[in-house]
Formats: sequence, structure tokens, C-alpha cells
Amino acid sequence: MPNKIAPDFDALVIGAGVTGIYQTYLLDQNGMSVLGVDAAEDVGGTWYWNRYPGCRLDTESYAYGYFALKGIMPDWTWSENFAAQPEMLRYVNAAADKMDIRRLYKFKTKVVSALYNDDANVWDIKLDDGTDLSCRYLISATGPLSASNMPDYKGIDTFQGEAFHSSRWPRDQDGKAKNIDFAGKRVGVIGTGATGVQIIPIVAETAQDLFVFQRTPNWCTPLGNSALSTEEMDLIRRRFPTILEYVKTTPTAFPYHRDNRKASEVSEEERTAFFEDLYDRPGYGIWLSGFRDLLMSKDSNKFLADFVAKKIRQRVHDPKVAEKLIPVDHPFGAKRVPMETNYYETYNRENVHLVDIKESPIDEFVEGGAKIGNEICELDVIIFATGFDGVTGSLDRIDIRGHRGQRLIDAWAEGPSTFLGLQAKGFPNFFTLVGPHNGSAFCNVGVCGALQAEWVTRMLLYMNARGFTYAQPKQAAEDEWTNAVYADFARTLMADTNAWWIKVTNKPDGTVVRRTLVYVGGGPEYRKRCEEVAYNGYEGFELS
Ligand code: N01
Repeated sequence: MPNKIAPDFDALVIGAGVTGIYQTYLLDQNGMSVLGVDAAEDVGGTWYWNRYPGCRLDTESYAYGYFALKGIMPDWTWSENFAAQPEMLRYVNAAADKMDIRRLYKFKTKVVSALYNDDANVWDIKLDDGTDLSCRYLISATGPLSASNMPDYKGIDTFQGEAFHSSRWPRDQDGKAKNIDFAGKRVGVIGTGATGVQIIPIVAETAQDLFVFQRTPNWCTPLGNSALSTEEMDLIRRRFPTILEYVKTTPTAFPYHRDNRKASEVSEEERTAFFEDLYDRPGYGIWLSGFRDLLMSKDSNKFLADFVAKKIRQRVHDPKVAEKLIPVDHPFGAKRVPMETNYYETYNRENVHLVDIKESPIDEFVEGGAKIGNEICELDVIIFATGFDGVTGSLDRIDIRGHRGQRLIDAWAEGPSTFLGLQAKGFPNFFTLVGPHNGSAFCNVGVCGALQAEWVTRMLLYMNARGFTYAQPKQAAEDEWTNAVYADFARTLMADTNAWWIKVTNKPDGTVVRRTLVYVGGGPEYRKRCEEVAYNGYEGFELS
């Protein structure tokens, strides 16, 4: 049993996004000493960093806003069905005010290393401002999509224009996203994931020329955003508790349940009418409330993929461009489906040029733009909408070492191994909120992250009440959980497609290992299992 000394803090929470601030608040409310740390100047997490034009929620605002639903901010008013980033940042700030959370945070600070001290049973933490401190519990709330993926293109430093990643949009002196005037400029957007799909139509409106550098197209469907009237918002506000109870019952905590039917159980006419209806409805219905075998059956998936492909062909005038925008490498929904607003119509504009960089790769960047073969595509601005090193990327960037100096990055070299996606054996008292293999990462994080913070708080209070100061999973529990996560994922059509939730490891012997980073069993199943574990005295954890 490790020796016990009093650490500087009971807990250190990494991250001031929606999950981190709530975790910090709950621990503080329950009498624990807690320090929060975030690299940003203020709260917000993903909503702080992502300030690109077009950035907005793709979850219904009211279904994401846990602090409003839970009664922390009962008067909160959403202006749109799918709120834009500035409104989201106001929401997180208002929640931080309400919870008076900033006094517990060190901002503009990164955790450099976290080393578990075997003798003292504390985590020794080093911050990038030179501070050393210790804590009993280390809790990461770093978000599944915070470590940006900036490709290592040759010559990018020689480019004379502006170039930046979408999650590091240039700022004005007052900290607001710089309102870049694209008029008269030749702009390149690299990447056509959910971020690129939000940026492209907005930039196209003013840029002289917009070059979209596409490696792989995605299946995109309409967002169908609209303003919320005062009357609608009043009604929604009255229903906040019901909305929260409802989203807790759905697999992803979005307000959708899957249809009970398989696609093959209905006639072609019925299927088409059903798809038409889903396509016209706002939000994620087409992905999340379609036929129940969408992500299990190739045939079912093809029905929907063919339907959406037809829509793309109808919406894009140039047939060659339309074909380039239709995915051929992955089933519908095997990658995150970007929600779009006039995305396909954007390719009908004369100033928008789709560049297939799989066919004609960018060789390098030069002073004036991108060199492709013998041609230079002249550019003034390059926006890298190239995504993130998903789920574990932010943890990999911290030197985390557990028992006997074991490095987390090595332990998870070929994919994570955890119990409930919350703890890994060998890394005692380290909790990963919205981490790999837990039920909050492939979920409406606004709600699922908060529910997880509540669960962790209850576990720590249970331990405090019994004088326990040490928790790590038992090997058998971790193996069972990890094997089940991998097996569940392997049964889906997502298994063969690379997306941010897959870790791909190229081994020295030439073999490639592909492992899911997310749990796909659904929020209710996940939380049921967590409650079972708690009810049985945190069965599966070694507590002392
Ligand atoms: O990132 P992505 P994202 N050269 O990984 C391409 C959330 N989100 O930031 O597919 C050229 O999806 C890459 O090409 P390929 C949401 O969960 C939410 O767009 O690998 N291209 C792809 O096209 C989403 O899933 C909202 O061939 C390169 C793109 O960059 C997640 O964030 C809005 C490249 C990356 O797409 C990530 O979305 C936005 C290279 N070297 C995002 N490297 C909401 O609405 C990568 N690409 C709330």
C-alpha cells in the first residue's frame, strides 16, 4: 500500500471546456481542493479555440446545453436551433460566471508532465510556467478534438501569405476572431471534414477565388438551421427537464432514436419517402434516426448512400464535380457526417474550384502558393481544416507516467486499454473524462461529459468517505472492458474506415494496427454499466 502524504491539491483538472469546468465546480462544491489548468486565456475549450467563420453546433442547442437543462442557468436563451460559436462561447462563459469557476483556474498554462509518485501516492505535476505541484487525483478533460493536426507539408514556412489551422484562427487585439476580409483574395482550404464543410460556403461568398483541396469527400447532409422565436424558446425552456431526461435515453444523447425497422423491411417507395423526410428535417436525424441497421448492414447503408449521392448530383451542376464530391471509399456514417448549409451549391459558383489532391497531390508550398506538378496554384491565404489527433492526441502531448515510470503513450502505443474508458491499470487516480473507450466521446459531449463528471465526483466522495486514496482498475476488469469495446466496434461498418476515432499504428515490421478510440455501445448502456459498477462498491476497481 502506498504511503499517503497530503498533496497540494486533492485534484487537478486539465481543461476548461464544458466538461472540465463542471468537474472542477463539482469537486469544489463537495469540499475538495481543486486546481484547473488550461492553455487558453479563459474558459470555453473547443468553443474558445474554434473561431473560424461558420463554426456552429450540430446538436440542437437546447439538447447540448447541460447547464441550462440542469437548472444551473434556467433562464438561458438560445437564438438559433444550432447555435454559432460566439453564442456557444457566451454560454460557457455565463456558466463559468454562474459557477464562479475562474477563481479555481490557472489559464494560459499547460501541463508539461504528470508523474505518479509511487512512494507518496500523489501525482507530481509540472506546468509550463515553471510551477511544480502535487495532487492526489489527476483528471483530464482535454476534449476528444483539441490536439490539432497540422500537416507537415514541405515548404509551408516559405509561403508568404497567411496560413493557419482552423482551430487557431488569427485574433484581433481584443481576442476576438479576426474578421479576415477575403475580398480580392485567393484562398485555399485544405480538408473537407465537418470543419472545412462549415468554412467553405462562407469564404466562397467573398473570396476572389476559393480552391478547395480535397483528399477524400464526405457524406454531408443539410443542417437546416433556423432562428428560435421567443415563443419557441419559452416552450423549450419549460421543457428543459424533459429534454434532458429524453436525451439521456438516446444512444448519442442527441434528441433522436433509431427507427425500429431494417431498411430491407420496407418497400423502395417507403424507403425513399422516409429518406426524403429525414433529409428535409433539421439536424442529424438522417444519421441517427434512420433504419436501425444503417451501420451494421452494407445493403441498408447503400440504400441511404445512393439516396444522398442522388441529392449531391441534383445540387451540383457540373457532373464531374458532383462525382468528385461523392464518397466511394466509405459507407454513409462510417465517418462523422458533416452538417452543411449550402455546401454543395457552393461548387456551382464560378469562383470556387475543387482540386482533387489524391489525383494531383500538392508537392510543396512555395512563396506564392501550392505547387502541384508543374503548376503553381497562387494563394494569398491557406486555411488548414485538417482536423485533430483525436481522443488520445491531447494526452500524448503531455508526459504522463504511472507506476514505476511507465509512460502512458507507450502503454497505449497500439490503442488504449482502460476500464470504462475512465482509468487504465498502472495509472492510479488518473481519470480520463470524455477519454478513449468511454461513453462520452462518441456522444453529445455537452451532456455526456457532464454526466461523467457527476459519476467521477460520486466515486471520489465514496472513496473519501471510506478513507480510500488509491484507485486503479483490476486487470481482469480492464481486459474485459477493452476487449468488449474492440469487439463491438468491429461489428459495425465503421471498422474499415479511417476517421479521427481510429488509431492507426504503422509497425516497424510493416504491419498496420487499427484500433478504435471510442466506445460505440451507446450512452444509456454505458451509464448503466457505470451505475452497476458504482452500486457494487466500484467493482472492477482496486480501492485502498
Ligand atoms: O477534421 P476531420 P474536422 N493533406 O478529421 C483532410 C468535430 N466538429 O476538423 O479524409 C490534405 O473530419 C482530411 O482528409 P482525409 C466533429 O466531431 C464538429 O473537419 O483524411 N488533407 C479531411 O478531409 C468532426 O468529426 C463541428 O483524406 C488532409 C480533413 O482534412 C471533428 O470535429 C464542426 C491532410 C479533416 O477532417 C473533426 O472535424 C467541426 C493532409 N495532410 C468539427 N490531413 C460541429 O458542428 C487531413 N486532411 C460541432
